[in-house]
Amino acid sequence: MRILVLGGDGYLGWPTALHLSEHGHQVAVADNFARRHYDDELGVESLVPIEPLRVRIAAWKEITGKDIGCYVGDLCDPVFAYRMISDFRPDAVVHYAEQRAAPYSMIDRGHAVYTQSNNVLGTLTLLYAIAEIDPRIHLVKLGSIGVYGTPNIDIEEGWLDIEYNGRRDRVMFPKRPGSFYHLSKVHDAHNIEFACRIWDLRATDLNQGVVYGQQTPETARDDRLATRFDYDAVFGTVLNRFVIEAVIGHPLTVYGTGGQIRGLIDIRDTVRCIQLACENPANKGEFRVFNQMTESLSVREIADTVASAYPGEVTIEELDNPRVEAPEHYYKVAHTKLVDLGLDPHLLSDTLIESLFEITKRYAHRVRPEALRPTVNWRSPSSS
Ligand code: NAD
Ligand code: USQ
Repeated sequence: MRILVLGGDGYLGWPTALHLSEHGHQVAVADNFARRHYDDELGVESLVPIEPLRVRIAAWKEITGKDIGCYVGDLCDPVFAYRMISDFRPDAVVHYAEQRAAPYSMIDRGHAVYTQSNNVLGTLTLLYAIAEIDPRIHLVKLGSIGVYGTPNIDIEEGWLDIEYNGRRDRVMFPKRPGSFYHLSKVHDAHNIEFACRIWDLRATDLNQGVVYGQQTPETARDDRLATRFDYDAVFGTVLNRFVIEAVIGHPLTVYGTGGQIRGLIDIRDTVRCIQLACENPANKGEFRVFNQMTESLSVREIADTVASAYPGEVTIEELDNPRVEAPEHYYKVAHTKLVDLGLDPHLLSDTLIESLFEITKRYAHRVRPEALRPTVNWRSPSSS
């Protein structure tokens, strides 16, 4: 298949492009390097050094003989988006190209507005490009398991069958997320569902949990193929942060008492899920939702898992939670559809954490400990 990976310079987009290329697909990536600019803005960088996109692509060609196409531009720019889709003519578009950090979206008004305009308008522009150029293109869109929040009922895969006042219907599962970033995914989902309904587009919305890990079999082949590994309090995600904190002897930064439960997924399963979604497309007119996670753990359980796996001494610190989220709650999420398609999950009990310790030790000298402390507070709206 011809597969276009939007956000192909990012943490997940780059390993996905390599995985799809390795499995025989014709791949192109697109990016505007916004993610590299956020690092400049925040004064942080990936723990593992990453090469410029064109160096990465050249290294993949040198190592495997396989080509990856490259488009540099902003998805919100319709001239760029239409030209790219018309030029590459994909069978599937994997859409990762959004601002993805909840804390970044909560810094202040400007960052909230940027996040929602970049994410919602980029996706809307893409929907129009697909509808006008070739509505057969399958959109594989990255959403977030956090869109559902933590309801006191079981979370289904996107849709809910309800009976009310004696009548039945099937509705999109109610959403109550915890940041302006997560809300951008809610708005995207409604726009995509509507476009499938009126234009007969085909789309898969992948509500993914928090990703952990840094290597896939493809990125591990050469240092030039490495993907990013974020640890700062804005872009670093919980398990990756706890691993780095353990290695440098920093207390693990549990927000609140750590009773909040989240869905998790290993980066190796992320790339496999995308492959499965692309190779088994949604039907014409279908808006399909998969919950892309493999296990649920509380933040306290994640901290305990990292602490017991690490051979040295680890302390766990409970910080005042800078976010507004339920400290204890019910959490049960359906996530069988990707397994039905062939996903064989890697679970946290496998050996991944040890390999993450090794990667971290190699680059520990690059950690700036002050970047580990959370500074963005959900309770303080501000304009600057
Ligand atoms: P990332 O920030 O590393 O990658 C996103 C890429 O998209 C970046 O390279 C960025 O430069 C690019 N981009 C952003 N806006 C763009 C635009 N307007 N035009 C072109 N390129 C643009 O993020 P990631 O961790 O790889 O996440 C990828 C996707 O997966 C995001 O949509 C995110 O919401 C979703 N997701 C991530 C996780 C996770 O734990 N990392 C979990 C669930 C869902
Ligand atoms: N947390 C801590 N300590 C830390 C960091 C985080 O206790 O040092 C807690 C947070 O309070 C939260 C949980 O860990 O309860 C997860 O936080 P996170 O920063 O790892 O992840 P989150 O903000 O939810 O966002 C990440 C990705 C985002 C993706 C989302 C999937 O950045 O792109 O959409 O995971 S989810 O939230 O599962 O929908």
